Amino acid sequence: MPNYYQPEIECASREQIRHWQDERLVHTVRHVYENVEYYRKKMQKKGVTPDDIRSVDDLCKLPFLTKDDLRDAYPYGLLAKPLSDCVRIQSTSGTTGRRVVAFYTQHDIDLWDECCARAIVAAGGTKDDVVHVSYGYGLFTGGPGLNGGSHKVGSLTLPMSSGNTERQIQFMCDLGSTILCCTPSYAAYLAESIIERGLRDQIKLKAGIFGAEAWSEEMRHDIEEKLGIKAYDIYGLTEISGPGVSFECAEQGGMHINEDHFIAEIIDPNTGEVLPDGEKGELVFTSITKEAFPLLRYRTRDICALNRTPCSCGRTHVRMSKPMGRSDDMLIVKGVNVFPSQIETVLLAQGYPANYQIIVSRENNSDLLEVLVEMTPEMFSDALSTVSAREHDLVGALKAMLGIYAKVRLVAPKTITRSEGKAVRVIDKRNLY
Ligand code: DLL
Repeated sequence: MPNYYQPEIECASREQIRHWQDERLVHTVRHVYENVEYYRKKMQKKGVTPDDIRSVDDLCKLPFLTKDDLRDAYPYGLLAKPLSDCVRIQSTSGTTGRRVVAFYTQHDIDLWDECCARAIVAAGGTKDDVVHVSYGYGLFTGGPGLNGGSHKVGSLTLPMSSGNTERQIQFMCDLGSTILCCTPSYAAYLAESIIERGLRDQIKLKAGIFGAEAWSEEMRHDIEEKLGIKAYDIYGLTEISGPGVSFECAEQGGMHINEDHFIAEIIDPNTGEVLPDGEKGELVFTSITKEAFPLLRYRTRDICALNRTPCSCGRTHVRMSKPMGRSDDMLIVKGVNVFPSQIETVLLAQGYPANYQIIVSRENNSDLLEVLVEMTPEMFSDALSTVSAREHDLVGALKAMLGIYAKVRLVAPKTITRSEGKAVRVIDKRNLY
């Protein structure tokens, strides 16, 4: 029996959804045009005014918005409400220069929580469940989003945050957690740790809601089998609110996008041309109910496809495939957004040549980031102890830039293979997509 949190919305007719989208888009465009100078200028540059936008059919007239716009406008440039109406910020995991800050009014938080509540109920959650939230709390949206959703459902919420595996497992056993929310890699690690401790019989988990990073069907089966649960995918991004932009139902055949709040388009990442349903391209979102930080045609850089065929769960909202890659070079390592250019910046600042390689692998279900860096001939002639000290310094500098540990290996000059075309800077051995 399918479970819905808001059946009248989740199973609304396509006509009704289209009606909401038309009405809300017109309102949002006017709202940003009147309140955000950055948008007004961008629209004026493209020769569009709010009067040109009468329905979703006119969406393609609006300019795209990218992460660079968000950085240009940092911190308040895209704020569409007075700061005194905002009650929260969240931020992406990037570092200083790359940070994106999103603002929320109480109304924005309520709607975001509802989106997460839909995901929890779709995974079988009710007020009788114990929802164990092991996503990070703080600036990251994972913890706060699923926490808010669980409150809306009325479940007992365990705000565990990430880490401290021992304590996670203890609470899981003692309090009878039934739904686990965390990244899929942490779920896999928890599963192994539970089995290693012989506690598999003592846990009562029935479902997991896993997202924030790419994970394969093989990984899903592995986690499902080890924990004896059904594993549901959930997708979202800070800029558009956080988790719950889309979520999987029991059919596990793609994630339903909450179309009463977000309009999805798929574009060719090179030309910006809108592609027909079913074709693979870059996912673009327009948020149509947000007050403080509404984004029009935001390019997510996630590559995926949309599926509008009816889903047997009864939900009528379009489904997106799992992301199949990115149209930029961003890596997600241990849930943190990492750009190769950040690593390069650190290396150059420390006097290294721009010959380096970034290797990402997964060991024991945990991501490992390794940076191979060529030394200059002068550095190479230094004593071994000096080389070790240099490695140590680089680890510190990279940690300060990225926020996560990267293993550093200094290698002899000219040992990193030179490429004849584009340099192959990143080797991702994780087979994520
Ligand atoms: O990862 C929000 C989130 C938290 C989603 C908890 C799901 C669960 P950001 O840190 O801004 O936000 O990272 C957003 O993560 O553009 C995708 O590239 C990737 N991503 C998010 N969910 C998935 C998923 C959160 N289910 C970026 N599968 C997005 C694959 C995902 N990639």
